Amino acid sequence: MNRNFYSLCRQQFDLQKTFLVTESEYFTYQDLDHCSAARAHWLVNAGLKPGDRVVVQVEKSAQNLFWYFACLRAGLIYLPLNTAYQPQELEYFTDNATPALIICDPDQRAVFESIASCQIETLNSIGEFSSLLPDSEDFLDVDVAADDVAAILYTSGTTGKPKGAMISHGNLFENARTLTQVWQWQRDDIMLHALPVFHVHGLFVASHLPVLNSSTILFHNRFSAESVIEALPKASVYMGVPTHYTRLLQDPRFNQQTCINMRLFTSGSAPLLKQTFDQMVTQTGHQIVERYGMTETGMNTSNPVEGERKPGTVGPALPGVETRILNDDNQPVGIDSPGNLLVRGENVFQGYWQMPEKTAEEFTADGFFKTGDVAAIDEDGYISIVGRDKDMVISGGLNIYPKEIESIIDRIDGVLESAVIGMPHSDFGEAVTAIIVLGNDDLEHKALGPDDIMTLLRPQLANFKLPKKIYFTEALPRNTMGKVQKNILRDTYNGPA
Ligand code: MCA
Ligand code: AMP
Repeated sequence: MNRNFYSLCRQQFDLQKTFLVTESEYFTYQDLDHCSAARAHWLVNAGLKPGDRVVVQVEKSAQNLFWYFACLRAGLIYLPLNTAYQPQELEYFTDNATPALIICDPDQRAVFESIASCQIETLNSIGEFSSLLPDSEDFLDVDVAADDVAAILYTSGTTGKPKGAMISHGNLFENARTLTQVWQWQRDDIMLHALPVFHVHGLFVASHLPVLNSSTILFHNRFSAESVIEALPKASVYMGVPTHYTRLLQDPRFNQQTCINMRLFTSGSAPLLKQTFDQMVTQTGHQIVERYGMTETGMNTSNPVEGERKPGTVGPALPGVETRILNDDNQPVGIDSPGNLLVRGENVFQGYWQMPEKTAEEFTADGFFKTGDVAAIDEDGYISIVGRDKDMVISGGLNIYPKEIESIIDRIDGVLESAVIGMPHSDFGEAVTAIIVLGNDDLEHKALGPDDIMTLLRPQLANFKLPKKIYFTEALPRNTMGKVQKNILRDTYNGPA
């Protein structure tokens, strides 16, 4: 049987039903089928072969999803990139992924031309908005196996070098099927979608559930509390990161009345504060369903729709997902004791693109994936994420690896060394804070101030990674092994960011 994720969704399509509504457009499932078929033909006519990588860096739009599904149909590997990335970040991805085709916005064409030698197209050059696309309504979806790679999503690492997580058609299907069951998805659910579509959360979780069940998506190009509140009465499901909820809750119009038709609010990508959970209950009458996932694994756990939702926990493991919590000697920990979380299941990815050694390091011999998260499990099987074994900041639901920022700051003339930490932030949950030691041999550089540092960082880093605060110090605290003691820095700079 063909395990192409699109084909499996296609079997459920109610072709006359509304697939997607944007501010100015409206598409049925028949439109999705035709639009993805036309683009799949275009890709094949362009000479692309199954397994080729297609990099897509475009602003969120319905067309974005058509290209995604076209890639799946043609057996190509879809590789979405955050639109905030700067040229040197993009260069790493294109060098590493060696795509056959890059699709970008017109203002990015020159950037890609300077860093990549493959075919580069914009939605305009392909004829996205004219009649240049093939007008064939049918496309025979390429036959794939469950473990064939459907998408590569880059996730950074503590070493600072991003790794491409290879996610298969089987991974996509299993996770969407499980969440359909656990979240009691109904075909007449209406999904209000305000997440970016270059991460697992927005591209897979929030898009796949509707598409696998022929449900309607109200598609917002970006998150705005104002527009979400306006659209809420027409929706039944909302998926967001904690920052979405804290921003929505600041508006008194986010209340029981606007949420009248809502069935389900989910939160993930970052820890949801109990305070936010409680305020949601008071203001809207809804308990947020917090779940936990990773790029490499899709979703692993979720609080239940039916049953107790425990704030501060991410719920029990999903059906088909096995978890282990081990101490540093690889022994299971007891109830309520913190340990390293490992997961195994059909949701877990196929490995890191062209990094077999890195992949091997992250799996146990019996196939459990080491998440790098520190977790505890209670007597009811509910898991709490209590820390991270990886040096990572999560800001507004986006992961930022301090090492990447530190190595760029350390290259600045006049900087001796630096440390980057995450500090509590009322809007983004955590905010990037940089602590810098200037070299004392060069008095001229003593004049370097926060603005100079920011001016130098801006062209090198995606905007969400830029420090929200910069401090200068004489020396970084180190332990006897010479390792920077970031916990001391967090205590020292513990003011509002
Ligand atoms: C924007 N800015 C940020 C962030 N986003 N700073 C820190 N952290 C952020 N996340 C900064 C910009 O640099 C800019 O700074 C200013 O805020 C305004 O930018 P703008 O783009 O207008 O911001 P926004 O539209 O208000 O966006 C905030 C946001 C967005 C809505 C929280 O970041 C967002 O949609 N986050 C969701 C991310 C997500 O989908 N994560 C899932 C990945 P300046 O003004 O100085 O230039 S994790 C995942 O997929 C796993 C598997 C999972 O479990 O789900
Ligand atoms: P990513 O690398 O973008 O896939 O992010 C995955 C990481 O986000 C996980 O390893 C966790 O550290 C974190 N994460 C995701 N969901 C939650 C959650 N509900 N609570 C706490 N951390 C989370």
